[in-house]
This record gives sequence, C-alpha cells and structure tokens, in this order.
Amino acid sequence: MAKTALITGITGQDGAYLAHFLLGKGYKVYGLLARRATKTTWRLKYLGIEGKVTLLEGDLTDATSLIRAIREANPDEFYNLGAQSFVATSWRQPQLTALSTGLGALNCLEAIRLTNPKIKFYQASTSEMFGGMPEYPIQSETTPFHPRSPYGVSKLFAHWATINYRESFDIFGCCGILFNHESPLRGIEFVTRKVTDAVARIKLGVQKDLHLGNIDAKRDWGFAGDYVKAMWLMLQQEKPDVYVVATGKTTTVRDMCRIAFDYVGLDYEKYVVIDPKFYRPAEVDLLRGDPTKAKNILGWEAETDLEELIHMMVDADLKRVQDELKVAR
Ligand code: NDP
Ligand code: GDR
Repeated sequence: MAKTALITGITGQDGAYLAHFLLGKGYKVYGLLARRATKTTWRLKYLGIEGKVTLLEGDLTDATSLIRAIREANPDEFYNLGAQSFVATSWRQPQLTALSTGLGALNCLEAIRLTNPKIKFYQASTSEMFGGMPEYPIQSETTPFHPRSPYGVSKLFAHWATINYRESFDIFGCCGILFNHESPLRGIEFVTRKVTDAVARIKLGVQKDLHLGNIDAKRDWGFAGDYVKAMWLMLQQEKPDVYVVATGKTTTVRDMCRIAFDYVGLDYEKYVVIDPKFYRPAEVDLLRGDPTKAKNILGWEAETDLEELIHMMVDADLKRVQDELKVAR
C-alpha cells in the first residue's frame, strides 16, 4: 500500500525536493503550510508539484496545529524540515529561532507521542552543531558539538530532543546531520545563491558588484536533490540512528566565487567587495563532513560535485534574470 508522509518546511528548498522525491516513490504527500501574507509555494510550482501535494495550515510553534495536521494526514513518516534556518538572522531574532527551530521539533515529537507513536520521525539536524572547531578538521557522528550561533544552539536542542524521545518513548526518531546543500531553489540570502544570482546580474549588466563577508570560511557543499534521498533512506532502516550527510570535501567561499564567475568568463576579484556588514558575531570557520557511515549503512553518496552544482545554479539564475528583463521591457 502507498505510504503517506507529512513534511514541515515543505515550501523551503529541501521540503520541495523531498516532496518531489517522495511523490516519485508513490507516496501521498502532505505539507504543513505556515500562514504568510504572501504566497510561499513558488518552489513547489518550480518543480511542477504544487497541485500534487496536500497543504495543511499550521505552525511549528503551535503544537495544536501539529496534532491537527497529524490527525488529518495520518502519516507513516514525518519529516521535520521547518525552521528559521538562516544563521545570520538567528542573532537578530534568537527567541524566534529557539521557538521554531528548537522548540518546534519538540512540539512535533509531542504531537507524534500523543497521536500515534508509531510514526517514523526525521529531524533536520545540521553541521552548524559542530561549530567548525580547529581541533576537529573533519566532523563525523562522534565529533563533539560546539554550536556557535543561536541557530546552532536551537538545532542542538532539537537533535537531543529527538534522541531523548527515542530513548524515553521508543519513537523511531532519526537525525540527519546534513552539511550545507544548495540548488537553484536555495534562498537568495545564503551565500551560494547570493553569488550565483549576482554573477547572472553582473554578466547581464544589471548589477555592478557583490558585497560579501568572510570569504575565507570553508564549507562542505552538496546538491539538495541528492541529500533528500538520504533523509528518506534513514527512515527505511530497521533501527533509528544519526547520520552525517556530506561530500567529504571542503572549499572556501572565495573559491566557490571563483568557480561561479569563471563559468561566465569574469574575474571574481574585480567584482567582490568585502563588507563588514556581512561578518557574523561568531564564525564557523571550517566544515568538512565524513559521510562514511551514510555510505556503509544507507548506501548513500553525494552524486553532484561543487563545480557541477554552481554551474547548474548560475544557469538557472541567468535564465531567471533574462526572464525578468523580458517582462520589464
Ligand atoms: P529553508 O529556509 O529553505 O526552509 C525552511 C522552511 O521552514 C520553509 O518552508 C518555512 O516556511 C518553514 N518554516 C519556518 N518557520 C516555520 C514555522 N514557525 N512553522 C512552520 N514552518 C516554518 O530551509 P532548507 O530547506 O534549506 O532546510 C531544511 C531544514 O534543514 C531546515 O530545518 C534547516 O535548518 C535544515 N538544514 C539545512 C541545511 C542546508 O544546507 N540547506 C543543512 C542542514 C540543515 P515559509 O516558506 O513559510 O517561510
Ligand atoms: P551557513 O550558510 O551559515 O553555513 O548555514 P550561508 O550560506 O549563509 O553561509 C556560508 C558561509 O559563507 C559566509 N559568508 C556569507 N554568507 C552569507 N549568507 N552572505 C554573505 O554575504 C556572506 N559572506 C560570507 C558565512 O559567514 C558562512 O561562513 C547554512 C544554512 O542552510 C543552515 O540552515 C544549515 O544548517 C547550514 O548551512 C549547514
């Protein structure tokens, strides 16, 4: 019989890719839709699945809405991808971040416990929980945590809440410690998309330069389309567990810029302006994940390298900006 999934954060980058992936596997897909003044379903539209998923109004900070959503969807699997996910914002809105990113996960777990404890639960944990400390140049499932932002602290609460509900109530709770993953559907505030959008605009003559913060930070970047498969695989195992999902390679923001500008024949050094406005109160300097466990147990491996990913994003942004310019004419 076809399975049913409920996804929080379905309007975000990962939610849209995961919904697309699960529909392809024959799932009935429900998504939690937070009430906003303007429409938020553009990513579902982009992937051609807007009419193929059922959206239920609710918010992670309102546990009653989660209980209602579970009653209506009656899911086999629950993916908690919803969050205030932008690290920089978490210093400006720490309480909101703790409520949605941290307590929101606890609300999901409680809603599952009170309705149907057999529902399998996926928590979107993050490499930000490691904090990129120099003594741990490669991070695995056994690396100590040292979060460096209100976002990282909130995610660590959600991570341990998931493990605690497994140990306390036997909930099938899995945590994917995902390293940065990007796509043409990435929010414009994140550095890869900010760069690929700027490259497109500079190339097409509608932007002069690109203001960035710390371009010496190193990240392990993969493609979101590959990473959602790992989320699903975790819930198909016999036992719930924690897995690092990463490429195993790390690159500076500077070199990522170089790849993007080179692709359209421009020299990044002529356009990138270092702007202290984009520095963070505490930085995560180096992230590089060890995906050995995911490979050995889930049979999962990243399939898209950084160059391919950035080229895909620049191509998508060139098309978007060209379309914008056509409409404006
Ligand atoms: P996005 O920021 O693209 O999406 C976040 C989603 O959460 C959106 O659908 C948003 O809804 C929803 N949301 C925010 N607040 C609430 C709330 N209070 N109630 C209900 N829904 C809410 O994130 P990504 O898709 O990139 O990431 C998915 C998850 O994985 C997040 O939890 C993120 O922290 C985590 N993660 C992401 C990584 C990455 O590199 N992308 C790496 C590791 C972890 P709306 O559209 O209405 O704002
Ligand atoms: P991150 O992603 O904080 O790793 O969190 P982001 O793309 O925002 O930053 C990556 C690195 O780039 C540096 N940087 C800049 N970042 C942004 N956004 N804008 C700039 O102008 C800029 N200049 C330099 C940052 O300082 C940082 O070092 C993402 C999110 O998706 C989280 O939700 C997720 O948990 C982690 O990835 C893994």
